[in-house]
Amino acid sequence: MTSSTKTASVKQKIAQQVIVNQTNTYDVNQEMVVQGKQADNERLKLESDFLRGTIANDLNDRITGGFTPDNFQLIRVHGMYQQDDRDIRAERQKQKLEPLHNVMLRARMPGGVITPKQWLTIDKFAKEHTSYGSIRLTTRQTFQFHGVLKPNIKLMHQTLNSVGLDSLATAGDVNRNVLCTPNPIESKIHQQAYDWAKKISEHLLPRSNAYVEIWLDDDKVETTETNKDSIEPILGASYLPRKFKTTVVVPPQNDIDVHANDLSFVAISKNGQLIGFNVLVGGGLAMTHGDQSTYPRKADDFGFIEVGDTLAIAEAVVTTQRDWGNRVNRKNAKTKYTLDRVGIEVFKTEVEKRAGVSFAPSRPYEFTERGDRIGWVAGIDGKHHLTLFIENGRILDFTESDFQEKDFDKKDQTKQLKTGVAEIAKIHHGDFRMTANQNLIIAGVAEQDKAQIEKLARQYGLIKDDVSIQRTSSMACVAFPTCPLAMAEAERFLPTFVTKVENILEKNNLSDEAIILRVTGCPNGCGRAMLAEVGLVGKGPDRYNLYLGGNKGGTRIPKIYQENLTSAAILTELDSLIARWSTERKVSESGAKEAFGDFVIRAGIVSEVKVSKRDFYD
Ligand code: SRM
Ligand code: SF4
Repeated sequence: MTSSTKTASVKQKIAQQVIVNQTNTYDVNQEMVVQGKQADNERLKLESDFLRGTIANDLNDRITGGFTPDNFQLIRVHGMYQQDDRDIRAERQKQKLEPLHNVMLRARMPGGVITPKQWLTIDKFAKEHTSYGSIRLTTRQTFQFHGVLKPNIKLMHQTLNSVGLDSLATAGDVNRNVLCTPNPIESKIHQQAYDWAKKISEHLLPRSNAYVEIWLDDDKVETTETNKDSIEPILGASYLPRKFKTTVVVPPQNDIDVHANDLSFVAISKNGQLIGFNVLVGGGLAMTHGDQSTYPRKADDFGFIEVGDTLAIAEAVVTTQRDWGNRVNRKNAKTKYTLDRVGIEVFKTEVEKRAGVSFAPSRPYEFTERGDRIGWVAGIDGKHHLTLFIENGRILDFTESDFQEKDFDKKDQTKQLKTGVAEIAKIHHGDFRMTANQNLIIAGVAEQDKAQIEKLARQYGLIKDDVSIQRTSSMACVAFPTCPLAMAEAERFLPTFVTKVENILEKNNLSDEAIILRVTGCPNGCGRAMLAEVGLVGKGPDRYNLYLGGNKGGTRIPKIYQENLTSAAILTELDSLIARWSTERKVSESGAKEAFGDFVIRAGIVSEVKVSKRDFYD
């Protein structure tokens, strides 16, 4: 393959960016800029020559498996995190060995769509070149490889590129993978929403040539005095102050959890046609234990825009956050803090000015659901879509030792999930869609292929009839052993914990009901516990803060109920709370039963978080 064909796919995507505003440098109102010594990440981004740093040199340094500190940060914008297996860290230290450095890669996949050919390619790479042998579906509709050693990193990018995939801007201080309500071919609106998710993703991508130079051996584009100001017209030479997250969502589904995102476009339709979006700005879930300047925050509704204004608004929100976001303190750098600092109206007016668009009053919509529709659904085009429940998003052929060592639920022992999906990919004519609940949709199945696909899915443990609705309503982040920030177990803890919650529900004759339960190994909140009815947030080994009171639609942040509990103590609490819920909950005239998250607020067990910043710590 020549260098030019090798780099074509990523380059085409970058080239698809259309600059909506001819000039995107503004007279930045200095009153809105936080003054003080800038965080060190600002220096390294600025000095990086548009994301190059000395990554290429580090790659050739085989004495260490890791990257030097600046490149450790920079490779994130290329979609990778340096990690090591925490289960073996102490042992290696004892043997005076450096940690077994490797990288985790996160692919860019707007709306989570991947073709069977692409799937088979990543399946093969995971098997041959990752230490865990798994494909991990994430809470943001993409997949991660864990455990790729330095000598295989370039091969990994070239392999992805050979099938039109990349990992550009899936991490770091840029706009991340753009989410979109899955099952997009279920209706015309879903298809249009998905098209916008792709356009927004491409519009906001970094334009630097660094990715294709380093990983795909493209010729270097020199930075000169003449071109330096035009290399990154949207993101700028210092990129954004912090990560930035965007979604396109089709109500009443809120399966991508808008309130976890800096910017969301809520699809508004009329007579089956997408006519525009309500724009939500400033959501985010992360916090730091013991630091009340950090908090989860719901997004604010700025108003309605017509579809034609989508890219201009996306760009204006990003550039306003670029110029006004806090570059001094990274803990307060996300858009949610910028909004609270400068004021919602001030931020919104600036966005209108930059985009040359005025927000109209918001159009009505409602979010009622978040879970994926597990099983088959029929699409408007006569095709069928099968949503598979993938516990924790971990696509792996589970072995006996996984159960002994990692305390997985014993009944999962027959799961050969990875082989199963690969076998389906070999015969599937549609595509796959990853969901933001870490599940996988086999999309676009013709009537005559349904039976064969279902047979394979059952054969490999991808469909199990005894999976409870509680299990499919539960989610955890990765945490140990790969996440360097994990304080408590999450993914490895959840299956067994859910079994115990199932038992409590059964005892109360509630087996056909579910509570949205989410576990996250630290307060960064990757498992979105801060939008759960019951949220566990890791504090230390087998210690969690217990939050209660989110709602089904994902529009309410839960509140702390008790701190620093062991998992046994949490089960004791849930045992008594669920018993109360079963007997004291309200049933409406239409027969609708009060949800657990609503009950705990009405019963005064926790107070409602109405205004994030004010009520969350009250
Ligand atoms: Fe996350 C960092 C995993 C979704 C908030 N997240 C991390 C890192 C990369 C740890 C690190 O910085 O070294 C974790 C890697 C673990 C591993 O071994 O794979 C990690 N985050 C994940 C994933 C894989 C969780 C999962 O189980 O699926 C999700 C990948 C998403 C993706 O494909 O892009 C993931 N992370 C989220 C979400 C949920 C969401 O976006 O819907 C959040 C909360 C929403 C938000 O941003 O407010 C989230 N992750 C964070 C944060 C806190 C950011 C902040 O505002 O302070 C960090 C730490 C940081 O950035 O400093 C973090
Ligand atoms: Fe790691 Fe914390 Fe994110 Fe879990 S929530 S993946 S422990 S950073």
